[in-house]
Amino acid sequence: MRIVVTGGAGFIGSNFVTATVRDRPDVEVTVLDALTYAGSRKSLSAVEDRIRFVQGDIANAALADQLVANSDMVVNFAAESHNDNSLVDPWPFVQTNIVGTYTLLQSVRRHGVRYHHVSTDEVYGDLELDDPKKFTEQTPYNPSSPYSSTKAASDMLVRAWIRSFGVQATLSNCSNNYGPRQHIEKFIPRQITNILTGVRPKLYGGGTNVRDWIHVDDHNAAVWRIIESGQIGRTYLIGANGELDNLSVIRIILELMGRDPEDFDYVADRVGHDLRYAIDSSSLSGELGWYPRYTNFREGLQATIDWYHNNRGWWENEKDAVEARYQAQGA
Ligand code: NAD
Ligand code: TDX
Repeated sequence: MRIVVTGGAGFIGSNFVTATVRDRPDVEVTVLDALTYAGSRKSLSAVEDRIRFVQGDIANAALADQLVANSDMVVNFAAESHNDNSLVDPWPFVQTNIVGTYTLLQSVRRHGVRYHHVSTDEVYGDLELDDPKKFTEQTPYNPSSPYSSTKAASDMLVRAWIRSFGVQATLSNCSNNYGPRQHIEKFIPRQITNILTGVRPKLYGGGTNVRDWIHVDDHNAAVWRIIESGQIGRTYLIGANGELDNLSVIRIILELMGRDPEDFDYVADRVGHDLRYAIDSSSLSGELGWYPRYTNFREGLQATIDWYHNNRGWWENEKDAVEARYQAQGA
């Protein structure tokens, strides 16, 4: 199988490419990535001699078309992915998440190539903290932020291209990922690298917001399961029953790193901050037999802390600039 992995130099994409090269010698991988601030060739260094890397934009129709024409499958991880950035400047989100997805869809349509769309549970909006409900494939879309609304729009394009043009596609909507090579602007790596550089961790608002954590390798194993056995036209929800409030997560990180669990700062809350995400992934488990392997969050988190500790060269140069941007926002 010849597969084009867009956004393959980002967090989830680079873990997907690394696992694919390791486990599936019959798969030929081409990465298409624009190398925005969030992408890095360093994230692919372990596999660079086993893949083809093309630097470029998914919204570049000629380039996308050329790569898609010579492939059997496109998995689209490319996106602008950070909510806080989308509140400062939404335009790159519209361009990459919507126009970029449109461009890929036109290419796979033209060449009859199979497509998998990687998306987020944030398209469903948020749940009340005390609501026993979780998101299912039937939950109505109700995105809150510029980021999640552009992801919702991209999902809608995929669904329309399936129905109107017979595009052979599947979609997945996953909860919050953690693991190695996540950009240090995101919650968990920001706090780990704060502690490693002597900065106090920063908690938005009261820290009661709940996220449903899943290890990135579990997400990617589910994506492969859907590629191989998913039903064309279907959406699958991916989650690992990992609900935790942010206050608990920050305290666990401090404790695992040998610090006082109260040694953090409360900072300004995110505008429009979604309260709670929770995924019901029973259809993925029931129909495709996928189950998460990382069921112990503290163990997965400890391995992630170790990764940031042992790979300072991957993130150190960017740390001051990321914190300066947050400081300007009061966060
Ligand atoms: P990331 O920001 O770490 O990586 C995104 C990658 O896409 C980067 O390598 C970047 O250079 C590349 N990219 C951005 N714009 C591009 C463009 N126009 N053309 C080509 N490449 C471009 O993001 P991530 O956390 O790895 O997320 C990957 C996907 O998974 C996204 O679609 C995101 O919405 C989705 N997702 C993420 C999470 C999460 O917790 N991180 C959860 C569910 C779904
Ligand atoms: O410093 C921080 N302090 C803090 O309390 C940061 C950066 C975040 N937070 C809070 C906000 C959220 O409630 O932590 C939670 C997680 O924040 P993010 O890591 O920014 O993730 P989130 O906004 O939940 O979105 C993530 O999961 C879904 C990914 O970034 C998205 O790409 C994905 O779609």
